[in-house]
Amino acid sequence: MTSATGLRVEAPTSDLDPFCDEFLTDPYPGHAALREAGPVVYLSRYRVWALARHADIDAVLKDPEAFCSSAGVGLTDFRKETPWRPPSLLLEADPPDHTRARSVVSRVLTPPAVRRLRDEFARRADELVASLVARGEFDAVGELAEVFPVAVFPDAVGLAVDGREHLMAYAAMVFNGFGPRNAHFERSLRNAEQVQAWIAANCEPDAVSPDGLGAKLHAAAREEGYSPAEAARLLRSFLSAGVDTTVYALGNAVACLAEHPDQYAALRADPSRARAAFEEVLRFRSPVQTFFRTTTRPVEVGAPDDAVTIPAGEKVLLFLGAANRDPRRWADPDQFDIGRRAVGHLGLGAGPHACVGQMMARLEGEVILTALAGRAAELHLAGPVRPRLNNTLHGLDSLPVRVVA
Ligand code: OVM
Repeated sequence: MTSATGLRVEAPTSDLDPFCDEFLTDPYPGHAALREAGPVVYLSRYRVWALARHADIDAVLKDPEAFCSSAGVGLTDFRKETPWRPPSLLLEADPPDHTRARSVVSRVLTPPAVRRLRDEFARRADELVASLVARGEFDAVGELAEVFPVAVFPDAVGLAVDGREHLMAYAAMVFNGFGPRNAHFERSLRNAEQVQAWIAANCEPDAVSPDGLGAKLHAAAREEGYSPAEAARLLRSFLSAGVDTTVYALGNAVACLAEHPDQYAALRADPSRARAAFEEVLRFRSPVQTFFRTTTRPVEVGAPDDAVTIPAGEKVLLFLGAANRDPRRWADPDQFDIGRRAVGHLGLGAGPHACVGQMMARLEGEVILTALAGRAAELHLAGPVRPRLNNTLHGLDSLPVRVVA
């Protein structure tokens, strides 16, 4: 392998397992080691190429021609193995197919459409937070982070009320499914048939209420020439990516604020900083930690003086959470600081596949943090914090907190 400057550069090899419990629990020491080892590290256990620097991951996300998504954005190479579910028309697609699907979804998740949800989301966030703050102690995951998105998002989509508990189970499968078939993936596949059947049934055009985003998506898809089955598959993306991601994000947000009292005080002093605080959470403790791409040709990664060539047809593992703490990009990256400009983080991706629901995610984060800052003078940890391990998502299973009204 020869770099642009004519130097022969080999990627270092590591036997690090980014899907073992130790790494999933605390990925940050592993991230630092990967970033420092070079622009690319070959992970021998999984035979994939790992990237952990901000500039390189940003460039890969913006180059779908060389780093494709249609071979899957998890460890499984769809060209060699059958995926565990039919591929997403949005996530697991490349231009021009992706461009077409994305335009349909974008027509539904427009800024005005999300703005119309604001008052209702804010009211329900304040109602939920008020009832929890009145109690003094509560579990910020089980009683807040896990309750709010599961209540407001399916209502906005227009999903049936019965069986919504399947949404969390399905998302656990989806996000574990981007990793290897380890104990986490296997655990989430228990009851898979029943869960997948509920998801499929509730993505059908006649299953969603006529005034919600689901019906709007079906209409936009039909207009674009998609079949009803394809439209249902597009709606499946909402149900896959719209709930668990925000559950993890809200849990991480409360955890960051409870662990950094000075930052909570700053938010309290000026609740209008809620949106910026949520953005810093996405950088500092990214709910979505990783995605893969697959090379379509031999391609160089890194700066000209240290570039490594990755061969064609290889899986490339992008550590978004590591990019978000890359000292080459951020001052004091390990400092949680709601006053910093966190924009440019890769917690919501970048390029053509950047999170299409990001305005809705930010709205949910903003209204919850605004409500909390408005109602709780103090926020403290009140018991053992338990991680919820997932091959892609980083967050908590339990976060006992004590608040002072
Ligand atoms: C999808 C999908 C599933 C999981 C995540 C995601 C973060 C999309 O089915 O399209 O985006």
